[in-house]
Amino acid sequence: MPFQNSSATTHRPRLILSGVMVVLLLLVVVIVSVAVLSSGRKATPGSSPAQWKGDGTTKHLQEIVLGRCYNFIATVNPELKDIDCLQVWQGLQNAIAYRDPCSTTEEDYRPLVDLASHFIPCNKSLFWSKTKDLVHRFTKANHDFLTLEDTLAGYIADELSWCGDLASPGINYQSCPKWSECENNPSTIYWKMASKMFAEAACGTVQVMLNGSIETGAFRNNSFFGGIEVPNLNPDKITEMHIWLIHDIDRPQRESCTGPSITTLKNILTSRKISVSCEENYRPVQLLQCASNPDHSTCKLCPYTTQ
Ligand code: ENP
Repeated sequence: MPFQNSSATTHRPRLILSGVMVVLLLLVVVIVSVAVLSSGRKATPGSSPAQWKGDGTTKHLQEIVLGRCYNFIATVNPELKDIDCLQVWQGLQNAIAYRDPCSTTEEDYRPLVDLASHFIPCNKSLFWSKTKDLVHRFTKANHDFLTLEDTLAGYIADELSWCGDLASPGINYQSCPKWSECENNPSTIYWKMASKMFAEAACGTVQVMLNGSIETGAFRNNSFFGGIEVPNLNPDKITEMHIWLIHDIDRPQRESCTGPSITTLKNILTSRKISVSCEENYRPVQLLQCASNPDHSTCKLCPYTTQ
């Protein structure tokens, strides 16, 4: 019995230690499981994709980007015929695949943007805000001007949606984060970077097409134009900005060239030593509006006739 007694006293601490370790292990397992389940968006490989409020990645993204890239270098700007479109696609893919779509950085896109950036002739850069459809109809008709979407970086990505996912296949085709959900999402970072690059490249006289029918003002500090492009214009290279203030033909005119938001823009540019001019309803653009609304009173050849 003394033998039995001595064995019991040496095993008891070990038993207690093992019990504590099992309890600790169980606690760790429970905490990890709760963390994974409650995060909801941190999918593990093989699980279903995270759910967001925005549109998912455009189907056939690879084919579309490759097709647009080859079309651009073959027919839109043949001077860029040596750009490797496969590398352009791989640059986009590497920036997003198997990555958290809320942690995109400018560095992720650096190889792609370096590949896709190209020369933009002076006096041609045309910025815009709330005039997307009209400005692109205009640059299609008038090749004296180029918007971001007429450059390779803008052309390949325009109107597309894309984002990665931690789970296989690494791309989320179901949903992508809206910028209101997380600002560092793949599209927002891409467009910020492309807009910055476009503004930095601008030289000579530049133009911007703004919408004078917007209730909150034609110029907004927090838009891509106001927040990214204006601050990245280089006053050493830019002599003047022409503002074309266009009113939607079927909506009221809310702001003129002396209105409050246009005055804010003029002050920002002047303080940066960039001259500025403003013209309402720039005729070549208004004629395009009239092509779609020929019977509108603004479009009559002689506005004072009753017919
Ligand atoms: P907008 O206001 O007409 O917006 C153009 C597009 O950018 C819209 O699809 C808009 O989405 C989106 N957008 C606007 N602000 C943000 C934003 N802030 N964000 C993510 N997306 C945003 O004109 P902008 O903003 O001035 O952009 C046009 C200029 O930028 C052009 O000069 C061109 O060169 C460059 P939504 O939902 O508002 O319709 C923070 C994160 O692209």
